Amino acid sequence: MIKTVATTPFTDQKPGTSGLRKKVRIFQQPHYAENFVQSVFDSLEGFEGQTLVVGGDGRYLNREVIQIVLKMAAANGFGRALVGQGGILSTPAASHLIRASGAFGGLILSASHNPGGPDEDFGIKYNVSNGGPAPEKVTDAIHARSLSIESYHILDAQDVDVDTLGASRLGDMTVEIVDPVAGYADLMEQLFDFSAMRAMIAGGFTLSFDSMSAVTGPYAVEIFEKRLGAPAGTVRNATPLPDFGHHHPDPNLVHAKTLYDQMMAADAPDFGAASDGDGDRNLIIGRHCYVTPSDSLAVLAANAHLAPGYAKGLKGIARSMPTSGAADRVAKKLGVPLFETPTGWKFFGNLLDAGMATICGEESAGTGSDHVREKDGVWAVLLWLNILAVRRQSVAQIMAEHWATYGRNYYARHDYEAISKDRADALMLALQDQLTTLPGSINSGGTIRSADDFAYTDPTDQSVSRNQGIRLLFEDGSRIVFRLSGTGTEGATLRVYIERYVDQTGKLGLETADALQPLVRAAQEIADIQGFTGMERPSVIT
Ligand code: VG1
Ligand code: CO
Repeated sequence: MIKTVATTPFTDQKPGTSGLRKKVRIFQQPHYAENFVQSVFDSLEGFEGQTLVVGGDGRYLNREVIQIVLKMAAANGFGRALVGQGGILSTPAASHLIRASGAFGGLILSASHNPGGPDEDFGIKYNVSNGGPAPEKVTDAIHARSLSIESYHILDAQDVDVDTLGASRLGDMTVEIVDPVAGYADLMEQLFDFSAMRAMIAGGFTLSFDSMSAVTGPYAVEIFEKRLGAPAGTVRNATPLPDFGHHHPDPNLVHAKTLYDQMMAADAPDFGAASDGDGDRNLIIGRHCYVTPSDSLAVLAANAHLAPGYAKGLKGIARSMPTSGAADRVAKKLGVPLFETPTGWKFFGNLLDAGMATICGEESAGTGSDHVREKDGVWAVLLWLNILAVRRQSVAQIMAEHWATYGRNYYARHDYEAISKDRADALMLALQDQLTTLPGSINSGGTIRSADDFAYTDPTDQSVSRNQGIRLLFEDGSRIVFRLSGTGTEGATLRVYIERYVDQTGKLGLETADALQPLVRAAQEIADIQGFTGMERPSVIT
């Protein structure tokens, strides 16, 4: 029986960089999740009888919200729901499933790299039929609807058993519980040379993968251990846990420190990697050699043709604006276009659909390609392994050769977390006020050539996105970018992105912190970070 339940709007359901993310206790308020899901459905047209993909990263509240979504999808007229067994679907696997099944769209339940558990974060993100995150015009419509919603529709029915494979009925809708891993792993076998990688591993190449007790565990065990023959135990923290074992599932040098320490030790394996809560990020560390995500994007783009799926070459490369310019130099050499988009994967979808870009990446450890419409952690690891199997060099050798060819973009991101929102907004406003006076001025980082607030015009539909971050460009090509995070759930986080380019003839072997020090000081002074936030140093440096 379909129930129509009266409700009143919540005023805080505006999706951020990647879906709606809130504390679990916010989602636990009566009607909260239901309001958002109905706002999504009300913003869509033509899904009657169509397929909806549903799954999440296994975090706390995943199972409860899946039941709500299924009962509401049935009540709203979807014809079929595809659900990952156990409620599990990594974000890239969900994207693939949407595409492979011809689904109308999908709801991905995750707060990605944010911590999980009763006192931590939960999230819901809607993806459209190309498998990618809903573009801004859809998320804006969802938000607008959430502010005027008066009721939602839900089926009064028993919970669906999401642990047993197979089909069942929920009202007039079919629910199919599917293997979350197999189809995705098969896709990887089409893109990469599994026999070359198997031979490399059988020949003694060692690797270590940290799933951080998040969603990639089942994928990584199947692919690295079963299909590629790496020894059992290669994948650590391989069981998805509702609270990620109390860890923060963000694969950076702070939260993946165990892996980092292992990779810097005397007996380090050849290759180390980690992924995040929902499986779309990747951290790459070679033996005694950390690879920044921006450099990783550049190396993958420069060498992608070595993998069968990309043997024909790239149509173009896209990176988010704060990501370093390392990929730009690769694009130039390859003679393909380079697109600079705002932060967040939703801006890559149109370029991928239009065949204008093949590989995309972000400085936040996200890399992906046109095989799906999300960033993809396991994919990035496999492309690295495929390249290593062909080139038969260490990660450190590959990096050294890359910098000797293209020069090096020293790069770091400084995050100032848990600032009050008012202070963060005031800091950004003060920066806005300096945009006209900064060009031509000299500071410890050099002379500023130009300063602007980044705006993006999508080349496929001419839609414009403004206020995407303050950019300071220096005469020597160095760059400082300031923006506020759109994925946090408490206060504000200021991200400061710092980059300095040294060409092939310059010093390529500096410590990143030393190379960037004068620019870091300039950033702190120009934005008066300490004055606005009271913080002398960032909370996290990646
Ligand atoms: C961050 C990253 C951004 C990424 C987004 C989602 O956004 O900077 O590059 O796309 O997280 O990643 P923000 O607005 O906090 O800077 V995930 O893996 O959390 O979906
Ligand atoms: Co993620």
